[in-house]
Amino acid sequence: MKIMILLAVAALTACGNGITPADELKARLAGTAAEGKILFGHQDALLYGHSWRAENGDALDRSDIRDVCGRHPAVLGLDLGGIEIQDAENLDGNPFDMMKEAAVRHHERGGIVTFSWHPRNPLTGGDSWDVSSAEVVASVLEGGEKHEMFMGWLSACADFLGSLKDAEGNLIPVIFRPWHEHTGSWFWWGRDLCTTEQYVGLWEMTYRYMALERGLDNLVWAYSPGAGPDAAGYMERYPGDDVVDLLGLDCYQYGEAPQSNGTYSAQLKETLAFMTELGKEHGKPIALTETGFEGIPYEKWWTEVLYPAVKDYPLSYLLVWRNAWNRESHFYGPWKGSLSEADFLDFVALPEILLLSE
Ligand code: BMA
Repeated sequence: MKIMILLAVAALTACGNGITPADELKARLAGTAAEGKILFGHQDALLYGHSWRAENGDALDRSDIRDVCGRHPAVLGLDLGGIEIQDAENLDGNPFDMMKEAAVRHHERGGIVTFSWHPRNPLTGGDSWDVSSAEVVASVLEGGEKHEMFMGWLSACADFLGSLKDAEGNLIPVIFRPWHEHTGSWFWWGRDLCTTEQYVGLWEMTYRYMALERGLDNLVWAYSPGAGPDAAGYMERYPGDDVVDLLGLDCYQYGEAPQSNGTYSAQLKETLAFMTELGKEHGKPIALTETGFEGIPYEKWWTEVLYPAVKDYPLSYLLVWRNAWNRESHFYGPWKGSLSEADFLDFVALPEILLLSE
């Protein structure tokens, strides 16, 4: 008996030692979904909102969501675009040092941080949306003319992600969501711009470098196709269970309201239904990694459109896109005085929807 207890303690200790920050976050995401809860997220929430912007030195305790309901979103989305060329600010004007501070504070307040990445086009010098050449992915893979330069880009990105540490000096776990919406063809890594083999090669090279060579054990790797494809299309360029931790989806509502409500919700339900099955099959949590309706022109969008479309699926989180501080109608979350504010309060009062406690 004594030996068995000793063995059990040894096994637990060994296991305890092997648990990475990423493992903890993965378990939290899976646990949230298993409890039937959905963490609510907002892109750039602590950096700015509709018509305001945080300044250097601020406590980063304001968000449009908190202005509206008194609590911050549970998930903070941030974008790394610009880190590859070591810019001081990302593509939307957020200083990287402020983003780092926001990420750490959000983590310390009990929240989850997710990073997307809209890097520049390594071949043409344009941005992520420059699809003028179908040679870009090929050029960064091993043997390609931009390979070495691109490895420098990955290195700069890894430096930043590896600098996200709490007060004790421990790496904070974050969701890393590179090469997203690749089922469409609006980014240089999109479907018509490379072959399946090249896309998977790009993913594997990124994973190998960051997770294995650089040893970043704080990254939860999210795969997030855009909406549109069926299950086969969704999985067409899936890089594999060993290099993906979370199955995501980017799905937006476009058009007039209320006419487009049904199209959006049907597409969402159809996709989340097969993602639920894929999640079970592959043992991965699922998430709605980007969503929203620009300008939220429908007063009851939260409770009448979004919630009914997601409530039957085990989403670990959903994230709405940013509320630009300098563009009147480029917002996807509510702000004080916006049309859907009251409905958002009803939405977050639902027991399934999780925010931070303050
Ligand atoms: C898009 C828009 C752009 C922004 C980009 C990356 O959807 O919000 O203004 O630059 O995301 O954040």
